[in-house]
Amino acid sequence: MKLKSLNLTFVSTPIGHIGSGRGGGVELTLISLIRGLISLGHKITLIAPEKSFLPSDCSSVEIRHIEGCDQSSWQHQIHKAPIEIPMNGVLPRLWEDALEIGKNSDAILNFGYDWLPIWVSQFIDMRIFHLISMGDVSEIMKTLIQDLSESDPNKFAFHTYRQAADYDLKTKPIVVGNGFELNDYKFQPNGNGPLGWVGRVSPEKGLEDAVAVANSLGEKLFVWGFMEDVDYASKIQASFPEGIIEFRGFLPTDDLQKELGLCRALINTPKWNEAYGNVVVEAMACGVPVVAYNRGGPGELIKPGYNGLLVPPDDVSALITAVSEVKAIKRKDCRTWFENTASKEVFAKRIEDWISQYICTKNLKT
Ligand code: HBI
Repeated sequence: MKLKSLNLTFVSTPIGHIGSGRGGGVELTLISLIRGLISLGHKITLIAPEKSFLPSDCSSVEIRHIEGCDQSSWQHQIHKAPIEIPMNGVLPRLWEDALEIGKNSDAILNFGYDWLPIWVSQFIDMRIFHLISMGDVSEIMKTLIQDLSESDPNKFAFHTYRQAADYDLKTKPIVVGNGFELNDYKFQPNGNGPLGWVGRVSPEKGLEDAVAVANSLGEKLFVWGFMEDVDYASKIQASFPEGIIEFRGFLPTDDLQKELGLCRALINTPKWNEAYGNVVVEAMACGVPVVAYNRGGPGELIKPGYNGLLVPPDDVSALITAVSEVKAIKRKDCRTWFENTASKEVFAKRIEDWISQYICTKNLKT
């Protein structure tokens, strides 16, 4: 049955505007989904913090810019932190607008990992879906997601099974993976380049371990990503010889993939239960195999010997050994895995199935 075109409202993360890089992987997910769902014929309205912008091929999307100050990031709070809503916070305003606009849409999709929208959705007779972007970083969020998914499991989707395993779910989780624009990434066959690392420069990403690998091999490590924690970065630089790290900054996707594609391997060192691992997939998209800790999403996405290698979490010497073995992996296989598993088309279809199944079953019941 061909699904009618849906009129969808997307509500972005309250952590920085889209295009700033501060929203981490959520920005990439949101833009891929917009592109994928537009190409499936759906209409999207985006509600996002002021200054947010989208790529030119998303010009059919109405962006509703909302003023206000960021929600503090869960990554910088202790596990038992209470919910804080800052004065003039953007989060309540995003949802004030969403509950108004959402009245005329078939569904609202929430990209923020925040208590307010998830909590309020249980009382609202609208189709509000939550794409959960992180593993267990907060006790109060974990409890809320577990409780509400017990009563309405189809409202929640996760990127990987490993991420979903952080939550004590009573039913099999809805896992939707992630999606990328195939044409944004160019396959590069040369496997003799440097070692690379990509990610927000922040303690949960474990950059220090990747630097230790490069240092033990007497090589430079190329680092791309948003410099979120300058003290953390300076401490790493101070604990290794001068020049071991070359920070390349947070680059737009086109520039990133050009440089990343030159690497012989990406080293991925998550210290937390990374929900998915966008950077792992972006590397594979360019033909770069990934050597990673067997932790979180990367541990699920990497097929050892095919698109990368997995080592026990936090085992730096095993990383060093794996880096010497990575040349056995065919770079073309990394690209093939990417095309078959993580294209924006495949991802958008999974999201369309998730939302439309709910809409169809609910209509049957009403
Ligand atoms: N913190 N409060 C809050 N809300 C978010 O949506 C959020 C966050 N921290 C990190 C983050 N989102 C994203 O960078 C990750 O979900 C990828």
